[in-house]
Amino acid sequence: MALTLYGAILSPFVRKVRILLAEIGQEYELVTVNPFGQPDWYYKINPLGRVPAIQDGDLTLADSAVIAQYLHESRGSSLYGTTPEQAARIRWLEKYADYEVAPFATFTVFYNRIVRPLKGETTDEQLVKTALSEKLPPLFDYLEAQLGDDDYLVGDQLSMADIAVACQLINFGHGGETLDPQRWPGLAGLLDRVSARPGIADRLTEERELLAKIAAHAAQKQPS
Ligand SMILES: N[C@@H](CCC(=O)N[C@@H](CS)C(=O)NCC(=O)O)C(=O)O
Repeated sequence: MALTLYGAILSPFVRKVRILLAEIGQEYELVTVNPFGQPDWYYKINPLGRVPAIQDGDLTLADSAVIAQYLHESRGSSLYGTTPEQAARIRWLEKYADYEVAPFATFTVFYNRIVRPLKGETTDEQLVKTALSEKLPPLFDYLEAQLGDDDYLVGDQLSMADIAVACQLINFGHGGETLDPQRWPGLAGLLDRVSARPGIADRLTEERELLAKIAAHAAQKQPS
């Protein structure tokens, strides 16, 4: 039975799952669920209302890391390394991206710059400024140090750690910010490397098209 993915394509957590699905060559149907106006039926799939969630036969699951682990275990992938030590480090860095970087890159920068204008709300540039000047730099420094001179965070090959980090950096970029390539050359390279993978590049084009539509729509909502 086909797999169904519920979510919105600009969510970094939905993107994580889409990238994994592309990497393992698993077909799926995407059902768009707006995380800021979920339909009632969606709460039966994810009681928290957040995206992403999946339906695989009788199984429904929420949370990108839980979904990624399930897909890795049920379909097989090379995205969690080759040893228990690598798998543990990958999960740590995935969690770091999802729970430490996301509050600032996605829920502050992206949310204020893209989602709030779309909802007709005023943005809080002070919050964005604090995220950019105080909160994100130490988080990026840590990831840069983890990367060292390597192309990938763990085990010299693409893993969920790279995907989770890149997904946050993509939302940071969607929010109008660019990672300073002088200060974080490794992370900037990682973002380019992940973004260029065949299963991802097309999705990013689709995302940028949606962003352009959102910008046009948000401009109409601004008082003239
Ligand atoms: N830890 C969750 C985070 C999911 C999440 O927060 N998604 C956001 C969209 S980017 C959402 O659904 N927000 C709506 C809400 O919290 O009600 C995951 O990895 O799936």
